[in-house]
Amino acid sequence: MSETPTHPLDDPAADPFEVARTAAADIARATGVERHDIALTLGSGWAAAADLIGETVAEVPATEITGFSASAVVGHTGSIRSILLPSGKHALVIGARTHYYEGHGVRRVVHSVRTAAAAGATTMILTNGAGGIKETWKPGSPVLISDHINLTADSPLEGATFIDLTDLYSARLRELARGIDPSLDEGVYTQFRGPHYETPAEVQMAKAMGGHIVGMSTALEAIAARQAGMEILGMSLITNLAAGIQKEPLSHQEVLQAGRDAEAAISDLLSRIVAAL
Ligand code: 8IG
Repeated sequence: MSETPTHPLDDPAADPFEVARTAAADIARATGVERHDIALTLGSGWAAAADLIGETVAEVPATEITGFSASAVVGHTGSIRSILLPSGKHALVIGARTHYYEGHGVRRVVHSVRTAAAAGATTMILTNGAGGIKETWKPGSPVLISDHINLTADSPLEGATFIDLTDLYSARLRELARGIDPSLDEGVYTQFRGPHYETPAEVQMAKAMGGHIVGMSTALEAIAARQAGMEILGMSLITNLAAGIQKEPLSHQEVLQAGRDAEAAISDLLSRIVAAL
């Protein structure tokens, strides 16, 4: 006798897109909003944007939505919000991210993105807290993601699903963001598995490969968003310079503090970007 899977995406026979459609129906029922136009995943330091972009219509604990799990990371809120934007569009704010390093598999990592697409979203804004490789970046600076290097050796795509990733991070949306803040720099996001931070040698490897940002989340999510046909904006809050670039050792507490210090400014920036979409 086989055991009953405790999570709908842990059953290898489950269709992850069907699970996402079920989750989208849960969201429509729980929020009373049938379709969402834009989705945002708010990572470390970005959570306050949810209060600025519009009027919260409903907030639901992520655990009440099919396929979502409680966040494993302190500083991640674990809720899903429906927000009415001044434009009349509906935004879905995902405050619950499943990281690859949690070890639940890539289907669970990208479930929120697939759910957002199933809920109708055609724009996906992915934000995160990350380490910076460019020495000129100061902790607390937001940067645009221009491209990525996926060092997880994994993919949300299953089988012979060949998908083009040219201009994965929309040039149009990056231009739009720079119209709001011309000082925004951009860089290549390098996703490591984590949860350990990199060694200084790994940071030098990432730099030699063309990376500028090191993180543990966004690349896999962006691939799933592209598969779903969404237009993607990626932004990182540089909470720390990457290991060896900064002289001091990295501490999660300092990362969280840098996020808190920058939160008001970057949330204001993000809300102005959303208003311009
Ligand atoms: I916040 O320096 C944050 N997340 N991989 N490296 C990686 N992820 C991060 C870092 C960092 N800082």
